[in-house]
Amino acid sequence: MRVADVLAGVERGERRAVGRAISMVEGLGPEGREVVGALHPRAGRALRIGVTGSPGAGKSTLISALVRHLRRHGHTVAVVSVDPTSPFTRGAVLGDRIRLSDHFLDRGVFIRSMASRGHLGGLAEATGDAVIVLDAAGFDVVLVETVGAGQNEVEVQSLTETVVLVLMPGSGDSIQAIKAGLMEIPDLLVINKSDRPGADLLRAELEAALGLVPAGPWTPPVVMTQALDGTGIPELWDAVGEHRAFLAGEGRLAARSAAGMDRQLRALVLERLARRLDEAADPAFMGALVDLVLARELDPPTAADRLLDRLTTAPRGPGGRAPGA
Ligand SMILES: Nc1nc2c(ncn2[C@@H]2O[C@H](COP(=O)(O)OP(=O)(O)OP(=O)(O)O)[C@@H](O)[C@H]2O)c(=O)[nH]1
Ligand SMILES: [Mg+2]
Repeated sequence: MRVADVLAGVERGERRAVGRAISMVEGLGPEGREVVGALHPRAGRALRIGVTGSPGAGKSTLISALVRHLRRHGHTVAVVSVDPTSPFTRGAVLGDRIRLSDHFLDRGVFIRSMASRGHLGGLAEATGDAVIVLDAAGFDVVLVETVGAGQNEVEVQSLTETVVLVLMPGSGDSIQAIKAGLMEIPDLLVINKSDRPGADLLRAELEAALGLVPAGPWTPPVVMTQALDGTGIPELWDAVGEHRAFLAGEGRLAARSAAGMDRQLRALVLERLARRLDEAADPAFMGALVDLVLARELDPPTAADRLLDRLTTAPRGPGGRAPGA
């Protein structure tokens, strides 16, 4: 499939073309750049929602229930599930596929797991580009699932305007959430698995913790859900709507989008620098550089300067001279 055909297919909302377009942007090559360049001007209409939380909190199950709810109300939905760098999460990805599989025959639903890029990096860029593709393809709602905040290279709050943090009882989640400063990130708090003991206690703890945060114009509501049977999903969707109504006031949505794009651009540059560092820090150069430092011929900050120089200029030997010089 040529890029032109892919773009035409995406415009018509064809799922096969959408899938191809995402594979192209995942490659981070010239084809992907052409796709994003053409589609970015056409994106910007979708409601973008981030769903984050600790592993196993029920994010995928919750998304599946939300998809069902949205389809009943006639909305089309796309889901991007971000598998963090580790190849050990394969099982989780497989799990996501199974849980989300009841939507596979529905043409109004598109689900995609972003593959691990391993040492190649670039997950933030590929994910951001995939959101652009799905938005341009005309999906009403785009949901982005990521594991946890903080240690993740994909900052969901820079890609979406509403972030839902999913917690579950009996996992020390509230203490974790407070410790990690997560209370400042989410717009909505969900206590999933509220059928389990400890849900009311977690709610009380969260509300107490929220009381400690200086009152801003928006206090994240706490919604109780049971994703497996759909309990609380309409209430969750109502809460998303309230947050959107809040953002609609006083230019907040524009400010939020601008802050998100600022973060996103910084993340993209950091990712590229990390990739360049990987290329520049080849074993031969690094071995020689390390030897110089250990032999006390070079101090560590100066060695770091040499490495940094290599990112921006033509490769030089670790001693600072061009190879062969
Ligand atoms: N009891 C109960 N179990 C649930 C509920 N929601 C999800 N689960 C179960 O919790 C487990 C994890 O659910 P997932 O949806 O895969 O969780 P996740 O947060 O997407 O997990 P990762 O993507 O691996 O981080 C599964 O076995 C679900 O069936 C719920 O409301 N109640
Ligand atoms: Mg999941």
